[in-house]
Parts: sequence; structure tokens; C-alpha cells
Amino acid sequence: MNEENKEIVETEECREIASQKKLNKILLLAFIGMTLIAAGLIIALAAANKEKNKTPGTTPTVTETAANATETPALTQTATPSATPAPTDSPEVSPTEAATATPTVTPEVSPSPTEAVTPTDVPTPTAAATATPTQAPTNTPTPTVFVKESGTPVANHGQLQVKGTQIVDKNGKVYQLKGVSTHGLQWFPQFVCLETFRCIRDEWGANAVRLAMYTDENGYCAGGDKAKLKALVKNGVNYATQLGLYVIIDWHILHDYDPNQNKDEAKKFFEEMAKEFCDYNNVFYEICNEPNGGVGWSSVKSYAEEVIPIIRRYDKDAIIIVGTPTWSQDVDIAAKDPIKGYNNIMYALHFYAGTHKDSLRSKMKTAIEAGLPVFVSEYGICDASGNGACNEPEANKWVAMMDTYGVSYMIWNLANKNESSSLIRESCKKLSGFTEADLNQEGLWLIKMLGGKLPPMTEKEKEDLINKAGGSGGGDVAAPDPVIGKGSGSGLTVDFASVNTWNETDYKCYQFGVTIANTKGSSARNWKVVITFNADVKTDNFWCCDAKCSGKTLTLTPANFNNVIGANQTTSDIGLILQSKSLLKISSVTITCE
Ligand code: IDC
Repeated sequence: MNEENKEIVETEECREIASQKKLNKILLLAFIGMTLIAAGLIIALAAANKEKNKTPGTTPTVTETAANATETPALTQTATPSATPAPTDSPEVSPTEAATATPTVTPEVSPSPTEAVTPTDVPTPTAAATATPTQAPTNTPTPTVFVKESGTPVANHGQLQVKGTQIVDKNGKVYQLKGVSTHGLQWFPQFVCLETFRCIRDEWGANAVRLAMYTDENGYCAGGDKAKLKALVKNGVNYATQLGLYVIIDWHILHDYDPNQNKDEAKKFFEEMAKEFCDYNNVFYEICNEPNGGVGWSSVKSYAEEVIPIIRRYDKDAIIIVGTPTWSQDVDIAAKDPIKGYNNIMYALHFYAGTHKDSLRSKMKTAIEAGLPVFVSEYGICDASGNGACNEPEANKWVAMMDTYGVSYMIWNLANKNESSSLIRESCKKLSGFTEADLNQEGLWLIKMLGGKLPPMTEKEKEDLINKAGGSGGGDVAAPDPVIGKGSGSGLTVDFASVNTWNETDYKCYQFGVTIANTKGSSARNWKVVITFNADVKTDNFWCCDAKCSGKTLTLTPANFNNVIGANQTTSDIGLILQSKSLLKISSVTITCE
């Protein structure tokens, strides 16, 4: 290579080096620029977030840290009291997606605590403890193994309202509540806690809870501890709110038949509730669980027309659910004469799939097609006694129909009582983290239906389950044979026959239907049926009568609405469930009246 050529090559090399340097400089500048933009974005986001969570003049009272399972990072949940629920602006999840999605992986984004609605006056743990002495500390971190929806239900769907016959969310999209009702708060207060509610949201896939406050049976209007019951309701609402769940305050009339019986108490109660929760965007008021005992729609309607304006005085937009006669089955009757002058009113229909089938479904269809907004605020998949065999095929027919019409539904019941409608087995004493081994048939059906996902069973639980095969139903032992008894006296006849029998772990259950016919030409008053058995019996549940057991003797007397049986009339709504350690035989049946 001559000198000249060498020079040319060197110059080219210099140029190359120079352009390489230039490129490096540009890349460096670009990198610095991008870093600055990213930093700016982070600062802006943080500022926006801070702005969103700002609640003037308040300090957080409850700080909760839930250590998530390995798949998800730890979640820190801070509830900030505020007068107004925080605005919700999370990504939309349509009801259909929510209903059909069966996620197998945990979404990367856990429900964002900052998006959860911030309650007013969050009860301090002490208040919760006084209200429910048996309950475990509510701030215990609970591992979450599965999160169904990214963002909480309330964060995603906001204030709901009634449009036509359906509920629509803040974006005007049809939305269904699919949730769980507590059992009577006076009997099972322990399940009103953050831990359980979080589990039913994240593991079971529910978006709502219903707080069943009985008025009778040692409940709010029958000797129950009013302050404690009210505290349970308020705590329940606040726990649901912290978790972004919808919540129904249920004035649970049942054996007190007619809501007008305790109308004044109801008005006072709902006034207090509406005052306290008027700014929440997730609260529903259910003003009378199940009118029954012959009370007609006009009485229920007039009760509703006194209670609704009291709620509306404070809470202008919450959805109010009105019970209908015949244990909230007569929606077709209400549809002919709905309550006028208010928005956001819905009507309750309750079913138990073991008992209520096509004919009640067709009432629902009639009512909805006539324009009535129907809400299934209680249902079970067993029979109407809350016990007996589960009927999954019928339950599935109900679900299909409710989904078709966009009807919301809340299952009975969140408790571990020894009955088929309790979702949790009696032997299970947990408050969360329920596995397959902990749930009854209805519970397992629910999780499948909602697309939830339970934590895996331990080896021990698996073994126990295999040993128990058949579960609380009593394993391979055949159900007891049916028993039938007949009696007559004072111009009356009584048919007393088992309609269902099954085994529990330590005893047998017999469900009876009772028909009394007055065969004389004048009315019969204060009838009394006495049945004696071969062995001791105990009542488990009864309806449309009063039932008392003493040793081998069962005595049935009327409820206040059927103590008179007209001339040549028959009454057949009466029923009961008896427990006995032995296989029962009937020794005698007598009936008398005044
Ligand atoms: C039942 C409970 C049962 C309890 C009884 C008390 O399951 O444990 O002893 O109430 O009265 C309803 C009622 C609901 C009933 C349920 C099952 O709203 O309170 O719960 N049921 O009988 N309507 C139809 C069925």
C-alpha cells in the first residue's frame, strides 16, 4: 500500500470512527431522554393517584396487609374513611365475561385496594369484637390463592340502577349480582368478617353478600340484642365496602308472617341505615324477606309505601328490594299492581330448587315479561325447608333462566349448620380458605357455577373425605323408610306423612307434610294434633304451625293465620322436620279442636 492509499484508508477509518462516536452520542442522548420521560410519567401517575385517594381531614383507621400466595405480590390494603365513596374507574368487565370466564391463572393485577370504596365510619376492631364475640380477628392476613376479577366488583361497576326489568352498572351495561346470603345474624355472627367476605369474593367468585337480620326467633324484634345485631349489619356493610362487594341489608321477616307486624321498628331501622349509608354506592335495602301466612300483596305494598319514602328521604338512588307474598313467590301478582312513584325498586322471588320448579319459573317469566324487575334475593338448591336432597338439574335450569333474563341471585346460606342449605360443613370451623372437604354439596355446586377456585385439599382432608364418602349424608346407609300416620276426631282428619328422609352423622331426619281436613259443616278453631312415636324425637324446623316435642310425643298447634279451618276446608301448607336416633314408627295420631 502506498502512502497516498494509506492516507485514504486512514481518513476513511477516521470517518468511520467519527460516525460511530456520533451514533453513540445520539444513542446516549436518546437513552437519557427516554429515562427522563419515564421518570416524568411515574411522577405524574403518582400525583394522580394521590389526588384520587385524597379524603380531606381524615386519617386511615384500618390498615390491612394480606400476604398473597407466591404467585401474586403482597397486597397492602388501606381503608380510608370518607364521606363519599371514591370514584371508580377500573377497566370494564362485562357480566357475560364475569359469568363465563373460568380463569386458571391468577391475574397479575390483584384487586386494587385504592379502588375499593372507602367507607364512612369504618368500625374499629374493638367495635367488631363487641358485636361478634366469637369472631376471629378480622384483620388477619389471609392468603389469596385465586382472584377472579381484576379490580373489585364495585370498582368496576360502580353505582347500580334499575333499567327496565334489569340492573345496569355505571356504564349502562346489564349487571347481575351473584352472591351469598348469611344465615341468621343472631345465630352465625362469626361469618360477618373481612376474612370470610374476602374468601367469597376471591376464591368463590361472588360479587355480593346479603346480611340476613331476622326480626323474629330471638332476632331484632323478638328479644334479640338490638345493638349487637345493628353493629353486625353495619360492620358487614363496611367489610363488604372495603372489599368492593355489593351488600344487601335484609329485614328478614319469616315466622312473623306480615311485615306490618313490626312496621314501626322497620321504619326506624331503615331510617338509621339510610342515613348512615346514603353516600355508599354498593348498598341495597331489602325491606321484608318473605311475607307469608296468607298476607296479601295489598298489605305488603302498603307497608312498602311507608318504608320506601323513609329510605328515599336520605338515600336517593339505592336499589330497594320488596318481598312478595307466599314466601316471596307471588311476583306475578305484584306485576299486576307494582309500586308507583319511585325509581330503583325491585321485587323478590325466592326459590328452593328441590321444591320449586317449572310452575314458579313460569311465574318469574310472567312477571318479568309484564315489566317487573325481579331480584332472587334468596335461593337454595335443596328443598324449601332448607334441608333434604339437593336437586342440581333443577338448580341449573333456574340459573340458565336467571342468566337469560339478567336476574341477580343470592344463595342461602353462609353458615356451617347441619343442614343441606348451609354451604359449609358442620365439622368445618374455618372462616376462610375453605377446601372441597369443607363444603357441602350446595357449596361445591355454587363454586362450580360461579367459576370460583378453591385452595387444594391437604392430604389429610383427602383421606378423611374418602373415609367419609357420602359426607354428611350418612355414607352408604340407606335413607330411612317413609312413615305415614292418619287420625281423626272432632270432625277433622289429619294425614301425617314423611315426604323425605335422610341420614345425618348422628341421627336420622324425617321431613313431614301435614294435611288437615275439616269435614264438618262448621268451622274448626284451635286444632291440635298429637302424634306418638316408638322413639324420642326432636324438631329441627317447622312451618305454618307450632311444633313441640317431649320424649316420644310431638304436638302440633296452629300458626296465627291457620287456627281456623273453615267448613269443608283443607289446609296442607304445614310441614316440619324431625330428628331421631332411631328408625321411626308412628304409634298413634289424634286430632282435636274447639
Ligand atoms: C331457615 C334456616 C334454618 C332455620 C330457619 C329458622 O335454614 O336453619 O332454623 O330458617 O326459621 C326461607 C327463609 C330462611 C329459611 C330457609 C330454609 O327465608 O330463613 O332458613 N327458607 O327454610 N324461605 C324459604 C326457605
